[in-house]
Parts: sequence; C-alpha cells; structure tokens
Amino acid sequence: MFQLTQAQIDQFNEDGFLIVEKLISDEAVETLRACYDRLFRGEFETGVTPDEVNWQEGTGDPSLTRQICNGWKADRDIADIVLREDFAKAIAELGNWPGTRIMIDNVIWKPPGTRSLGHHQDSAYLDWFNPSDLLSCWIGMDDTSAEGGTIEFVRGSHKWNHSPPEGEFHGPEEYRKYMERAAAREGVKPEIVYVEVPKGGGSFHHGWTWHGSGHNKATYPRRSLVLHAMRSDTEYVPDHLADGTGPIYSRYKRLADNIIDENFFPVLWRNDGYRTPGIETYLKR
Ligand SMILES: O=C(O)CCC(=O)C(=O)O
Repeated sequence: MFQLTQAQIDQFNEDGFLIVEKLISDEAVETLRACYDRLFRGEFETGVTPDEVNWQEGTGDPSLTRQICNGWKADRDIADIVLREDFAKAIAELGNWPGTRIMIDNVIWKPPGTRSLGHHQDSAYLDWFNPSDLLSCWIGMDDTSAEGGTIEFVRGSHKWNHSPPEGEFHGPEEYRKYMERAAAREGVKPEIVYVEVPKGGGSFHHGWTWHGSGHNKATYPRRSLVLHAMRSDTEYVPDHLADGTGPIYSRYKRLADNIIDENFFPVLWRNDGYRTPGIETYLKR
C-alpha cells in the first residue's frame, strides 16, 4: 500500500511534482516489461486495441520513443497498476479532490538512441472535460538517469501562466523550446529537476507543471508507465472543438448528457468509499 506523508503533499504543492523512490515491486516491474514486449508486438491480451497505438514492431520509426495510450484496456498487467486504489487515493490527496478517475494511461518505451519528448503542460490539451484538473503518476521500469532521457520537471512551473498547446510531442530537436519561451514570459530561469530513481520508483506531477524528456544517450532502455488521472466529479464539455486528445476521448461521450461514463473512465477511489463496480472482476484472470 502506497501512502503519502504530509511533508510529501507540502513538497508537491510547492514544486508541482514529487519524486518517490519506490512505487511498485521488482516483480511488478518484471511483469510489466514482458507486457511491454507483447503490446508493442501488437498482442492485446483482452482482445481490445488500446485507444492510441503510436508505435508497433515492424512499422514504428526506430528513432522515436514508443508510445501506446490506454494499455489498461488491452492488457490486465497494465490495468493491475494503473487502476490501483492506493495511487488514486494519493492523487486525490495531492489534488485535494473528492475522488479520482483514470483519464488515460501512457505506455512509454525509450530505447537507447531514441529521441526526446517535447516539453508541455498536460492540462493545456484537456479542455474537453471540466473541471479539467489533471494529476499524473509516472513509474519507471528501469533505473532512470538524465543521460538515459528520464522525465524532467521545471520546479514551480505549475504556478506559471497557462500556455496554449504548441509544438511536437514526438521527437522534437529542441525539446525544451516552448517551455523556455514560457519561462522567458514569466521572467524566470527554469530550474530543471530530473527524476533519477531505481526501477519501480517514479513521480507525481501536476497538470500545469512543465515537463518532457531528452534523447536516450545511455546504453539501457527507459520504459515507464504513466497514470493520468482526473477528478471523480468531472464532466464532458459539450460541443467543444478542442485540438489534442479531445477528438479521441470525446468518442466516449453519451448522446443524452455530459456524464463521463465509468466503463471507460472508472472511478478508482472516492472519499465516500465508492469505486466503480466491475474493476475487480475485470482484473481477475
Ligand atoms: O515520460 C516522459 O518522458 C514524458 C511523459 C509525459 O509527458 C507525462 O507523463 O505526462
């Protein structure tokens, strides 16, 4: 069971992120590594294709970081981690939320030599739901280092003004460009903090914290799994014309109302004890 201390919550509020040495066990890391091999080969255990498949063996650009979104619907080894109640409770505590739903997961694999992921603020892409608060838990499946292109955060940048979505996510040459422009607008010198943790460790970050990651210049891979979470009481923004992830995830909008359907965005933890029925049955093999 993962649990936060008050000192960690205070640190998160100050910095916009929190680094944690251990989130999942070594056995869970091994299980996930095997699962990553399957997913990027196109083997989907449940028979359901993930919502976004940006890289597959044989067809994917070998210079790019591999990415799949909503692996939890395709493979229950991913679901076991990203649907965890304790992570969801921790996220609610960090965000001061009544409860937590999964928005999406990110399955990320950056082999040696592959390219960066551009700096961005997650919440800039999320005007399809309201309140649009987002909080994420990032878990490394390898020991991480600055040289190996680990995720990096800009300390305190969740307090900066909100920037519009800009630039490339996959493989930009100047991966910090848009963050540096935002820092100049703020009149500050950005302080970069690298998440350097043993495998199974990771971080939490606020939806408005600037983050990204550089090329993998190391000789070992950098695999990570991210749980992106939203508030339990969030709803669809009707008829929005947003760019980014809206066109993909608005396909789950119900015709009659703005309720976000728990079958696609389950409530993982709520302060009244509620958790979407069916999660435990789904996780049973
Ligand atoms: O893993 C990375 O380098 C970036 C992932 C990311 O953008 C995120 O977790 O929001």
